[in-house]
Amino acid sequence: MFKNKEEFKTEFTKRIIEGYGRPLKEAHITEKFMVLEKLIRDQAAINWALTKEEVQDSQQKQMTYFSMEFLIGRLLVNNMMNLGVYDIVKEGLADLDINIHELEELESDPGLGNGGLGRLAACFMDSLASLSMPGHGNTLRYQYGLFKQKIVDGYQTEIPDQWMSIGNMWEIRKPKHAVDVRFWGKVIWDDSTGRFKHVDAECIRAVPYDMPIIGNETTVTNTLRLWDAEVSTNIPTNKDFRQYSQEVNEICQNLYPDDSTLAGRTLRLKQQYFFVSAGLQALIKSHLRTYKTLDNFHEKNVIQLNDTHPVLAIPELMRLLIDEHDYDWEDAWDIVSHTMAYTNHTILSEALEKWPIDTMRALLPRVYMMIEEINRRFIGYVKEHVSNPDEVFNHVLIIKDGQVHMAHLAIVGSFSVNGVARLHTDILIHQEMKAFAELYPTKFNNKTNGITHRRWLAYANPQLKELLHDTIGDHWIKEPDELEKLMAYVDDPDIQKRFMQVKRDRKRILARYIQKNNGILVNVDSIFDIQVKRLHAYKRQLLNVLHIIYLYQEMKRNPEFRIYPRTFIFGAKAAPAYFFAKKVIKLINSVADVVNSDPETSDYLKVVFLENYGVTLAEMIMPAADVSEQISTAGKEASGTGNMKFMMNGALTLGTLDGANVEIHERVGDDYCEIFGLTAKEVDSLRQSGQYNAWDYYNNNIKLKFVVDSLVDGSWSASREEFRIIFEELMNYNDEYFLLADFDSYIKAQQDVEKRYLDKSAWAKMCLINIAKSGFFSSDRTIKQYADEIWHIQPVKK
Ligand code: 26Q
Repeated sequence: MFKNKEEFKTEFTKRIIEGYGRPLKEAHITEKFMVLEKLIRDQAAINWALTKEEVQDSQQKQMTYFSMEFLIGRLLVNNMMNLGVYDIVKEGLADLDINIHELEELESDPGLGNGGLGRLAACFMDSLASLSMPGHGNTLRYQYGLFKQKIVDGYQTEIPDQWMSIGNMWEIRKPKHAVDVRFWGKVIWDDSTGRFKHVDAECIRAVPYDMPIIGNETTVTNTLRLWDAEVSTNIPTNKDFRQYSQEVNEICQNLYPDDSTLAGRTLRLKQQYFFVSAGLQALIKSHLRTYKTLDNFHEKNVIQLNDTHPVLAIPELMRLLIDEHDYDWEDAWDIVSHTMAYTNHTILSEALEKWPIDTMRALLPRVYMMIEEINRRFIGYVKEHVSNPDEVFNHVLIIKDGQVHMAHLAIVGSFSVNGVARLHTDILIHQEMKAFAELYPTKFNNKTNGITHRRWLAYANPQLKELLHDTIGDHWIKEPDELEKLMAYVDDPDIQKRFMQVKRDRKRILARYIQKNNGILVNVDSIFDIQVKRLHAYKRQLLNVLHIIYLYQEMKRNPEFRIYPRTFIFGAKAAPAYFFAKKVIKLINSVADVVNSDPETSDYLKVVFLENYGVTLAEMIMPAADVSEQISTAGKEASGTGNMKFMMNGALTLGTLDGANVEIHERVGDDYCEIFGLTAKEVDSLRQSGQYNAWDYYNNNIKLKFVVDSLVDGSWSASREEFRIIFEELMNYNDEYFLLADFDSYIKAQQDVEKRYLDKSAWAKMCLINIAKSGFFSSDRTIKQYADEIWHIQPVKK
């Protein structure tokens, strides 16, 4: 391949001619882009093949991350950087009169996930490869990712995300590794073989597409495998062909948006089984090639289940071992329950997956039998281990009230159950999953989330990277804990100034984007106060809006009331069927319209809603924030990872003691973050007491009353009905997420933020301390903990 600029230019030019039959100067820009991507992929393929060989030869254990979502973001620049060829390519292209940035912008951002859980999977892939660990991903090849968001008249509308419209150069189709996955049909007893047989099934062909995961400064290259559905050669004879091909096509068509509603989602169950069964079959085949037996499957493989979405892996591996590889129940169970590890990402009960028995039994008759047997034996286990089984059953049964409880199946079938931040794990152990934690005290453990500092600092914020280079060098890229060395500079006035300049540069980049996309002129010297994340009631974007309304009303009422200029920036997608969340988006945009165009306030207050928040936008937003809004109701946000990205780029966390905010606070201390609001314990007792009454807060706080009344008095919309449901949610449904209880405390925290910002030197110091302390939140640390404490995998020997 190419080793220097000249070789690159020769190879690139040659490929354009070979691929498109015309000289470089006549090639279209998309052709140049595709040739470059493919060239980089081929460059990676050498190491890719070597890694596979090394892992096989050394017979070491491997981890496979089963996840319905991988929000990988753009790969071209990231991969070139990890391969250490970015500068060669950039200069080579420049010689050929091609601006690399124009090619970069052509790459689509595959939206193969909803939010935090999907992005976490992608960060983990980056850290695994960069730590030279054998860890792969297993998922679906969605034709359309999460919808693209357009704001029309202030309302969210959705359009399909055609991420593959010019193809995906990173993937390689592997038809020889295709397997069949079987749905529907029935299970009969076959006397001749003495075993159960799944008959009249509908076979669907699962074809893998592999993408290389290229580590940083390592030759280790792992695999992200995406399964696509195709027509099987075992065509069912009793089925209408048109209906069959439609069933095939729809499996990988769409990613489900996180709407936490259960209605009519058999297709999602199909998706789950499809990629889980295919992934397991492929793992088994590959294992057998090397070891000729499955007895040691769990010694060479570990599977991490990303939430309950892939939990069918447990009964499916039982089925494969028993029905197709002749294992008896006990031996199969021993293998399965030593292979599977489960990560929980939520305690919101409405988000815990449950499937109606009838749906499951019809679609997956043999798998359902496995679940029934797992449940039956588990009941026996409970009876043996507790004195009050009937009481315990209430909290732990896998099959209950006509439904299969996937989280319960996950816990019973896994050797490890982890939460994603310390507070979250504590709540799992002591409240949500208490009965299980008592049954299996050693299974539960915490792995606080992390983010890859390579993408979220080195790649997204080259200006800050340069500052770090000039102060603490570059070793933090390998060892993120070394960011701590920045502590030696936090009082240095020159470095403080330089940091503020970096921040200003980044704010200017975002401001330009806002000007272009929203037509809003924002003041780069105002405080950039940012909340970007999925729109959910518990994340309380509404509390942020109530504060903005409060500021606006105060300014209008009292000419003496002045604030330091602020720009409030939001980015959030709402699930298409989540009516309340969509109304909050409309409210943000309506408030923005009024506030931004009011000459009395517009020098002080700007509100911006950025359309279509996703990985690529986040890369521009994170470096530009002064204030990071992490204001969920305490106890509700499992971890959060945006909070870590902001911190690493030098923003002040304004947050509740929720999720990983607790651990951010612990690391920087009270002086360098802004904590407010009820604690998880206080929220709990307030709810338990039954004493919480939203009207008390409303009646006892005249300013709050004005703010809430404005939702229905025509302040933000000609129609007083427009935001009625938000008012109702707060007042007549008694404010489920305690916004009113935290309102005062939030206002006061915001006043503190402003006070801090007035002292520029103290502010800069605070931001630098946040960066210095952010190394802990690198996913390298998280992955090392998973590797040591759960997976027991080692770096690939080279
Ligand atoms: C469920 C049923 C039907 C359709 C969709 C879903 C679904 C899809 C996605 C349910 C949940 C999700 C995603 C959840 C998620 O992103 N959780 C976040 O995970 C992060 C990584 O651990 C945490 O930091 C966040 O706190 C948590 O909210």
